[in-house]
Amino acid sequence: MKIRIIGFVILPVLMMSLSGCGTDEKFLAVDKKGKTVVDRFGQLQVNGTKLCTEAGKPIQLRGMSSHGLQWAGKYANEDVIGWLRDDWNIQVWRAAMYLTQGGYIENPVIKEKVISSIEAALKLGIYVIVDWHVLSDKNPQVYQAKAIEFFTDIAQKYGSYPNIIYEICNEPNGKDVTWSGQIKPYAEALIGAIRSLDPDNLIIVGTPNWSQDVDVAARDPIKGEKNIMYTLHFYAGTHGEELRNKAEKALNLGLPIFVTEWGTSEATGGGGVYIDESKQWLTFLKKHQISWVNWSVTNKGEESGVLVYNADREGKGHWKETDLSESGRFIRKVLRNEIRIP
Ligand code: DCB
Repeated sequence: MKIRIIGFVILPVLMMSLSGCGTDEKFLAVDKKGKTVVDRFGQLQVNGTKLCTEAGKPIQLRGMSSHGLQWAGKYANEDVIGWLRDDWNIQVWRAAMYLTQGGYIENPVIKEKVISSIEAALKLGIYVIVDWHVLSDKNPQVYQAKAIEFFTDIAQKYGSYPNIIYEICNEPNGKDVTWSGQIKPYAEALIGAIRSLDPDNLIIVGTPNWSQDVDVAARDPIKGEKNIMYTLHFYAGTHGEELRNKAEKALNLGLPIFVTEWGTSEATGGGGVYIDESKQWLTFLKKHQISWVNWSVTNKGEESGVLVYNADREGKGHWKETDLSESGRFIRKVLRNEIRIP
């Protein structure tokens, strides 16, 4: 009797979970019938705190971010993004366009890397986050006019495609850069400009303190607009329980959250790989169905990067196990549903 139970019940279940047959189809970039994630989910919408498909089903999207496109723009092409879709099972790609440090303000041709990201995502049927990567420039209002000009152009060209997600300010930071004083007014101006051209694609708003103070935004959210989400960013080696509590507070107040960037490392992008801490975060994100994008596709040799130093210098994809860093091997397995996140 005992042997029978093992044979007929436990073994098939075990085999199914190993071969991935048990994997929920909603986590696949391309399903068994060959339908892409955008084919299946269509026009995204926000209901309460949840990101939902066009049909109204709550989902959790997962994917990868580029590193700063001024340095790692060689990966913003169909070969690499296609490899990430087919081998890593990404459903979303984020094009991180810095403003300073050699970014768009100083070097506007960087925009071409955003365009090539979008074009690849359209062909591949995945979602693409267009990230206006506010960072060392701190206050998003500094380049507000440029931001409006940039997103107006993107919305005009691509706003009719459901693939597009606008991220209007990566990480506002600095003591004098507050939600009500700078970030919210900036966001309202950007939302106004984008919505006059694109009535429905997702717009994601950064939050104070490097996109950690989601609770502050939750007490004073943007009113009268649909399909708005708010960014939470974390680095597993630096941020833990305290930041998760903040996120939970924001969710309880009804704030829809999208983690457009997180790393397995410390907040510097280096300093080690924190696998256990990353798993705790992934469990939290799964429980709340919070979509996430991992930082980042780079070969510069920092621990958060998914490639080892100097791997794939031309941006061709088709990475071998030896091209991947410790973080890269871990994130790939998570995305491929080969590591069980409880
Ligand atoms: C964020 C930024 C992102 C940054 C990563 C890791 O910054 F959105 O651009 O990426 O998190 O720090 C890093 C790259 C490095 C690069 C550096 C400067 O990985 O290769 O040299 O940007 O461009 C954060 C996040 C959190 C905090 C601070 C920063 N924090 N920050 O909690 O204090 O100062 O960049």
